[in-house]
Amino acid sequence: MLLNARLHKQEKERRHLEVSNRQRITIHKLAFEEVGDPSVRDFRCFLDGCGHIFCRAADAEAAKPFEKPTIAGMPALGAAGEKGKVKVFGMPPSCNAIGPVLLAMDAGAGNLEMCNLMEGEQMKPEFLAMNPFHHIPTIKDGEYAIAESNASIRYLAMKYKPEYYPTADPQACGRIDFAMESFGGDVYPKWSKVVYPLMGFSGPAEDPTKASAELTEILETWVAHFLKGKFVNGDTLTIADFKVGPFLFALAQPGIEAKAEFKASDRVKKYVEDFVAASPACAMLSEAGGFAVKEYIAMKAAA
Ligand SMILES: N[C@@H](CCC(=O)N[C@@H](CS)C(=O)NCC(=O)O)C(=O)O
Repeated sequence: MLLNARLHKQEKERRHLEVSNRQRITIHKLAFEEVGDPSVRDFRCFLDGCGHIFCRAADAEAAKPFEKPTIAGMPALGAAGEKGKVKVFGMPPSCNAIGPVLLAMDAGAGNLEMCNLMEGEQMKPEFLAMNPFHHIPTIKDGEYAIAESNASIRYLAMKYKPEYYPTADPQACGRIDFAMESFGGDVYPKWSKVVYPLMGFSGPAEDPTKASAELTEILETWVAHFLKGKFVNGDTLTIADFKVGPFLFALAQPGIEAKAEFKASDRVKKYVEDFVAASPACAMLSEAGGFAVKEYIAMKAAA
């Protein structure tokens, strides 16, 4: 792995590596823990949505460390809400992670606990003890820890905001689950090929024009089926909005149209506007000390 890592640095290019969990830990160790070897410490490791790891030489300037910003009307990010003790381990630019963070904030149940993937924090033993699959989001409520965005969102709602997932109405929950699961299974793989290359979380798509056309087609199908009201499945917020809202928010960013060849439809843009207006927590999609989805895409699009 060391040889591979050095090769990447010399070539100054990204390359995908299919690696086992053990190798991931090794590469993170090489990249971040070998004190006194700057050629290794200068690497950044990235993982894409499919769990592939790739490395590239660090940019000349080290990334600014994440600082928890304060958003008007919200508790400082990372601070517990009134009810809240839930820690949602994630990073603001991760659309998988930020949905549960927004829901925890909206419900006053808890807040973001930064888990910086660029620094390999998801590979630390204390994180792996919560989630051996080393993904964000991972949530911790007291001694109880679970992961996976959909599972986390359901748990948070059932415990802290039951009106967003009304378990007394199985048909409503079925529709919510259908929207969330089909987004994850059908839309997300196409979304990843358009958005992650720009964000720097995956290598370039083989054919960006095709990737964009495929996302447009599947998203049109999803939108036609689920966005019949103001929000997903109707006119009131549910957990499905916290699941898909961040992904659609990302697609509506000007940098995506300018640099990723994807144009969000007017319906998607209106949905994003309504979702952001519906919960003050959504401010975190726009402001998080340079790490918010909006800030991150704008920064990458300008690079
Ligand atoms: N199916 C998972 C996907 C989560 C995921 O892909 N997380 C990525 C960041 S967006 C991650 O944690 N990558 C780091 C790793 O796998 O080590 C979910 O919905 O929560």
